[in-house]
Amino acid sequence: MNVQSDVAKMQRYTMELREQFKQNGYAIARGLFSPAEAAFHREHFMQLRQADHYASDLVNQWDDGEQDPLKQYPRMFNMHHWDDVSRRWLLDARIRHCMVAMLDREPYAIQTMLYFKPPGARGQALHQDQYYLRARPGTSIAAWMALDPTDEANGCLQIVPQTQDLPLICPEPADESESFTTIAVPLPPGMQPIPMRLEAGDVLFFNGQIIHGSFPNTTTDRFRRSLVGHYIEGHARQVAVFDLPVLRMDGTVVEEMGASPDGGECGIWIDKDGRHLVDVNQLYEAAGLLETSVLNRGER
Ligand SMILES: O=C(O)CCC(=O)C(=O)O
Repeated sequence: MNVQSDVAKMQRYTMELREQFKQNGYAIARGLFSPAEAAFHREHFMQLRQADHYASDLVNQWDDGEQDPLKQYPRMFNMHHWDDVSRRWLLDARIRHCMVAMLDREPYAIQTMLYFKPPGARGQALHQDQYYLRARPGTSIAAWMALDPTDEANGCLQIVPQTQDLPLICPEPADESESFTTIAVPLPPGMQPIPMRLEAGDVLFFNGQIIHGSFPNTTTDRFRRSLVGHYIEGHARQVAVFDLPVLRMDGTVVEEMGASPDGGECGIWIDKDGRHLVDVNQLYEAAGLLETSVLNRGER
């Protein structure tokens, strides 16, 4: 093994990631986890899903369609509170290493989620994570790991370029035939999301302001599973109350973290000399977990 060339390769990989992130507010760490690690996590969460329902499962309370595939595969939430595999992944040294390079500071870990997105499942309408997570000061950052190859057909994540520095945009009602969440960030004419095509084990990092979401899984035979960690920058002093406790990447609890106030300011798109700008003049009520509700049958 040539240690020097391995170190040089790793440095180049990290530098490229950092440049992508600084420029675009998102960056793809290709192959950060191996296909075998992705397969391990896939199996692990499928077993957990098939074994039981959990009190923190999140299902859409407006879903009354008996055929909805998400009923059988609801999104898991904050598994790291009770599952060691999830906790180890959330605090993984590779994720920390990438984030320190991109943020120039330590991240704190706040949340885990597992999207199963089986064939036929709806997606999640365009949104900004900071609307929910309310990190103050600063914003959040997501590490979104593909557990299956993702593309347009199975409802890959979609990102709207050049939205990483926007304030929060006031959301509108989502099309619930396409989205299991009920709010959507509107886009001005000409702005559109681009698909993030990933292989299993790739990790997509994106900041909490960036507008993103996903469309339905239109395949009949391919899941689009993903494991997501949400983090905040280490200078944050407040976060949404449901994200407490906040963890350092060594697993210790950040005691000095407070709960951020509900809601805040959001803006609407305006056209200024042909440029799309955001006029921040509205107030929103925090949606938080109102978007989803705890599964109400046989829960523990
Ligand atoms: O995976 C998806 O479809 C949506 C994920 C997402 O929006 C997020 O993790 O913030």
